[in-house]
Amino acid sequence: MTSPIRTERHDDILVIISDNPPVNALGAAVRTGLEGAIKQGVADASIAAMVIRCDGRTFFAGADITEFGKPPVEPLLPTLVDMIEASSKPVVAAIHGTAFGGGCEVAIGCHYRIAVPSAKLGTPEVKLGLLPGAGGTQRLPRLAGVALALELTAKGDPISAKKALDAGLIDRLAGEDSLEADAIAFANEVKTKRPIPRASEREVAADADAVASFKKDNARRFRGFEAPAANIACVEKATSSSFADGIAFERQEFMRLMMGVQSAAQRHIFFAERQASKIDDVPADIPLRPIARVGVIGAGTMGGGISMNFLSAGIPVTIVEMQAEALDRGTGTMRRNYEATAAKGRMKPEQVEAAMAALKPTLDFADLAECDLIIEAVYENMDVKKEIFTKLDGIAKPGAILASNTSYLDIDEIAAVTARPQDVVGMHFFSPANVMKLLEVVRGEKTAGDVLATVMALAKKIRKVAVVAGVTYGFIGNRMLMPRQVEATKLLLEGATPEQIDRVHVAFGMPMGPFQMADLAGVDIGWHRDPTRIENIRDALAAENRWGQKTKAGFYDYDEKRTPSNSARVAEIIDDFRKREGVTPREITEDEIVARTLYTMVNEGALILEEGKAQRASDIDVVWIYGYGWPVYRGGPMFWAQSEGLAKVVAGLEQYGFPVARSLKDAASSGGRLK
Ligand code: 3H9
Repeated sequence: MTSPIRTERHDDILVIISDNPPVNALGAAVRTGLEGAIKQGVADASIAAMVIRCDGRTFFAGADITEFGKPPVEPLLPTLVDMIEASSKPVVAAIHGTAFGGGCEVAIGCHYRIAVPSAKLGTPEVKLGLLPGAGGTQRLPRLAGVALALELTAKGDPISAKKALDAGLIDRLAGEDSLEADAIAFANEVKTKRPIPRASEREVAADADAVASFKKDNARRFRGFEAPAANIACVEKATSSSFADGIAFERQEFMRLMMGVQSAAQRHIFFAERQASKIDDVPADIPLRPIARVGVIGAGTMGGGISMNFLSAGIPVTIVEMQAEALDRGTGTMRRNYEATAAKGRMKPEQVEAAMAALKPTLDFADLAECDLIIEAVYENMDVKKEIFTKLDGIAKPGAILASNTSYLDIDEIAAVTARPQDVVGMHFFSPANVMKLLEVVRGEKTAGDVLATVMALAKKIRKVAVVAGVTYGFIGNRMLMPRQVEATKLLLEGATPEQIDRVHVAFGMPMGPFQMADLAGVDIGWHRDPTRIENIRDALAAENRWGQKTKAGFYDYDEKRTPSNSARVAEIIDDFRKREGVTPREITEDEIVARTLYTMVNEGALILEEGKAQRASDIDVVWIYGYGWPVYRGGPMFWAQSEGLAKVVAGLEQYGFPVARSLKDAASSGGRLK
């Protein structure tokens, strides 16, 4: 096999080049090649300095994650980085794209760094439940100080080349198109300079204040995660120990995290997210339909949020409403949202103006004729949707994609009113649509492959994580939410309190429990609006105007600042209901709450797979992580069930009398996996 590493001589400078698409991951062949090339450079008396650079779209984007969990192959990355640093001749890293993880560690193992202005540096290992384990936690603070090292390692967000320059992480910027030449010139400048600067030989002072405020500021973000604390501990170690001791500690912590379930879960999600974009029976190279302008029907909360996604990505939007007032209100809200983002410094004022200028508000439905994709975002009513799609069929240009943002309704029934069901697809955005990452792309029976592929590609462009779902009530996410809601409400009747159930869910890692979520979304959602018809606890609450946060009362009471407190009135309502139903409340255990509100979701997920409504179990995990805040360190419901033990999940379901999905039972008894 040919090596991904080659060398080129430029007089006495040896340029070492990696070509390992797609992201120059530091797999075994790359490491072996680099080791050989460095040895060659050191041994060759006619070489004075070396440059390491990469072909393709990026500098090394990290260790090769696909090697994790397999037997290690020499040379290991930490050894390689040490070897580069120990070189008796200066080594310059020439960086473009993303120098991430092990790639960043290779760069800071080099003696000098030069980067193009568009490059980014970062150590995102924490997002995989890990830490930079090739000396990163020890070299970063020595080069850039404790505060930035904490930001980089424990949060995992990248920084720009400019910021890296200001922080001393890189030495200079190259021209955007002249990286190699500039790096060779740099190497010529430093080739005789001695001593050679080595990060490991520097010292860094402890900064207890920086550590304390960093922990305090990020306590919420880190809740439940193991890796941030390990990253912080390693950075602190760099300030209190020798480099060798720090490295030993880093190694030990890295291995501990690597063996743990959280990292396994987070690595699973990394690949699951990328896998989700692939459609099993549609060729990856199918020609896509061009989308130059998007139409959105409805300027309400959903329609506005959906439009913002496209405008932010530079795609013009035509937004249609029935009434001028609703149109003005909708566009006004969009502008305010953008301005709020700009006020936080996350957008420039001119970007706000550019986005709003690309929006064409109109009351004339016929204006949609110019759009390549039209998304209907009106309220959930089949008749209304059918009427809109009938109208659209008469107006839209041939080949335009017609999408519905329905969260429950049958896409096939909607498509059937048109003469072009192959062009109809579901695009289920999650509220707030300009923020939430998930997009369920609903594939109708007749949806064409290129329509599906176009929408999946577009999703990436607007920075969504898209998952293909089949036509089924509630698609993947909301269908799985249903058994959870039903069981949570039944548990109240049987003796649990809303606080108890929510506490179990929050301790599990969810951002909120089912009743906190009901209060946020509105207890009155889906309510029949007849206060005399009280069939369940929700009806009783709704009848008393306890509609949730918006009426300052729901399953909880709320003060002016929307701070919740337990409600004596809700306890009474629940108690009345128990009496009415002749139920004597009993003690409900945490295990029962888990089995009835979480195992039931897994069971529903297994049914969805059996029915072919999701392509793969990992897609379901992606839906729950990005659409509902399932804790990423538990890897989504299907991964979690696997790590809980499928036999335990099946036993829990059977104990409480649920019919268990066949595939779940089979996988549990054969020791297999849900696929
Ligand atoms: C590490 O470095 C540990 C060390 O500290 C210690 C070791 C001892 N490995 O994201 P994309 C694949 S941990 C293997 O769609 P983009 C990816 O699966 C690592 N494969 O592209 C996909 O495959 P496919 C720390 C990888 O342009 C393809 O490349 N580094 C790796 O949107 C394209 O990826 C990270 O965590 C990898 N490291 O974004 C960085 N990375 O085509 C992880 C990607 O078959 N990577 N692939 O689906 C990223 O953040 C993004 O990939 C990147 C490019 C921003 C680089």
